[in-house]
Amino acid sequence: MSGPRRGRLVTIEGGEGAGKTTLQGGLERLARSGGREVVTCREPGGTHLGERLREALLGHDAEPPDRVAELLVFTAARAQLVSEVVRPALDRGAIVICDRYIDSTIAYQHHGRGIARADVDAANAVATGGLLPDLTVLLDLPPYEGLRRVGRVGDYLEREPLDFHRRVRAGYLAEAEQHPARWLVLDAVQPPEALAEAAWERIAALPAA
Ligand code: T5A
Repeated sequence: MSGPRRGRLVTIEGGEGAGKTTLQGGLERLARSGGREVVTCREPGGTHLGERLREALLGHDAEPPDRVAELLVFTAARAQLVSEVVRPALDRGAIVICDRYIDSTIAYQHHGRGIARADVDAANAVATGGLLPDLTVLLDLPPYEGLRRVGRVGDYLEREPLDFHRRVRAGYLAEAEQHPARWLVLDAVQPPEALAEAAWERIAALPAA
């Protein structure tokens, strides 16, 4: 279960090419200028095991996996990241900014793939020990625009039909609507600087640890 912590966990979510990595960089600069320890990470990845799992799943020669295997690989990488990186950083009082987290699994594996919500929630809970973000920033963008930004023939997920990406987007928006206290939804067509400032305003307003 989630215990008391001194730091803050901020996650960034959205579809392909929505600008998550760019926003993470902007937030990192803003947080560091305020003198806080900042730890950034990405999913899947962020640990030796996680990066190997990422390569196995999303490497260019990787075949689309069974959907349950896909769920379990994403959450296995998450378990390693939480225990090795995220919890220790939160215990030190750092701001952890993670590019994708539990809500990617809810959006892609539940809303996108159709895996039962209870199974996705169970896998997320086991992987994280119930550790929820303090704030989740959703970069909302029409899928065709995000895929155009990415501009590459990418991994098997990027090659999913547009309908899949539309379900992912709708799923994210539904999650955000249900839990407005944890979510900040930003229109990702805005310039990167405006997005970073809007997200930073919410992070700075999080209750003190
Ligand atoms: N996945 C992941 C699951 O299915 N379940 C899970 O549980 C998890 C954790 C990860 C894949 O795995 C899936 C989801 C994904 O399909 P990934 O390679 O990490 O794959 O892919 P993305 O997370 O989509 O990362 P990308 O790098 O493709 O996109 P970003 O990070 O959203 O976008 P970014 O910042 O790299 O920007 C893309 C381009 O747009 C420009 C940038 O300069 C860049 O060229 N850009 C902007 N242009 C205009 N305006 C802005 N505001 C812009 N911001 C960035």
